[in-house]
Amino acid sequence: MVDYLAYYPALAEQLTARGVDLPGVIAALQHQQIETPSWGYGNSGTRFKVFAWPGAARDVHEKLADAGYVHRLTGIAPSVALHIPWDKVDDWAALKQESEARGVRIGASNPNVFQDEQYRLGSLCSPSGAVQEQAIAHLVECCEIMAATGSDLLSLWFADGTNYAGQDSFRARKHRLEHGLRIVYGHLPAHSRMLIEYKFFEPAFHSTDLPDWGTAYAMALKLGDQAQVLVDTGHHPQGTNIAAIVAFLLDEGRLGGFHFNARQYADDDLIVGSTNPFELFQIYHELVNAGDGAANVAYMIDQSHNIEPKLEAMIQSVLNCQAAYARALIVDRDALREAQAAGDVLGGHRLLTEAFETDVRPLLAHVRQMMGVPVDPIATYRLDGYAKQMASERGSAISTGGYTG
Ligand code: RM4
Ligand code: MN
Ligand code: MN
Repeated sequence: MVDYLAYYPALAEQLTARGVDLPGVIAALQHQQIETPSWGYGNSGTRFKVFAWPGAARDVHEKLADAGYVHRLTGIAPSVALHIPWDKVDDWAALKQESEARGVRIGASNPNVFQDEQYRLGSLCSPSGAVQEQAIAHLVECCEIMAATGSDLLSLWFADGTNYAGQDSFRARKHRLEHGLRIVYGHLPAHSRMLIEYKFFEPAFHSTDLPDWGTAYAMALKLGDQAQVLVDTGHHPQGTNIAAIVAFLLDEGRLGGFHFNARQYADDDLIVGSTNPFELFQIYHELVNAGDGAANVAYMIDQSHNIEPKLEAMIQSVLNCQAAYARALIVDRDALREAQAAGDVLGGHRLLTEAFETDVRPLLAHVRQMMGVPVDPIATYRLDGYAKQMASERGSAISTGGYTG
């Protein structure tokens, strides 16, 4: 194992010489937060096969324990998103207490209006009035769960769409969506927000009712200030510049949050930053540029692991977000502004790559030491026996509820 701490003095000297406000960068890194998803701890897979992982969490209690473990190792993952009904319990107040005892708080509530039989033709956009009502009732129930768990985010993703030309009316579906969202919006607990997620295709293959950020943004504008857009980094067509979308939404005050993951082809839900580190860096660069304008952005991971160890994958994702943020924090923004004003195309570009190519590992080791968490969380994970212990306690059975591919 490389002793990155030993390299910190040299890096600190270099960054200070470059004009970086090192104490400011360190303070920002100590305040970074990434929410992990309960469903990332359970077994999941593809439509071809779900490979059971030894020790994968089988219920919400084990998911909270795992989320608490990831937070203990990283220090920057203090909350966990729930998926309802996968994580449904009878006593939400007790679950809230349990999560606090595990060292994490309950974050976003993610309703599920895509797995029940009645949703074959959609949920809020279904042509059936009865199905629309059922979907609305579930979303309203999730607003109540938010109040009981202290969650302040209702994170909405709809599988709604059509598979064949002529199957349904696009405009009628749009009206149904707007109607349903308005009702749900009226049930949001005070001081909470509705995040509207978009995805360009899948499971629908002809049209999707919320296919892109513009559609989600238009809906948010109609609903009011408590509605914002959620950007899932795996939900765009190839070649989309996500950082530019992020900049636009931040500037309009409508960026609610992220679902971070990486993708090569479609909605692959791979480890954050594993295929796209420069893209992730550019996203964080826009967030740093926005200053206080990014204060309320919710940073969440949305992954499903098929062949890799769940916990190690989650820790790696959190750490990759941390590295991307660190690199974005050390961009020389004064010089960048000058280069941009002067029309210095490659000068501006080089200022970004300069930060991106900086090896921030010694800085992160230093920050982790200051925060009292392991300097190398992955090494600690591999040594400390938690995963082994869970494997022997929990076994390798595929759990029933939850995301099974
Ligand atoms: C979707 C979307 C949602 C997630 C579901 C399971 O593709 O990313 O956020 O909750 O998958
Ligand atoms: Mn998502
Ligand atoms: Mn997705």
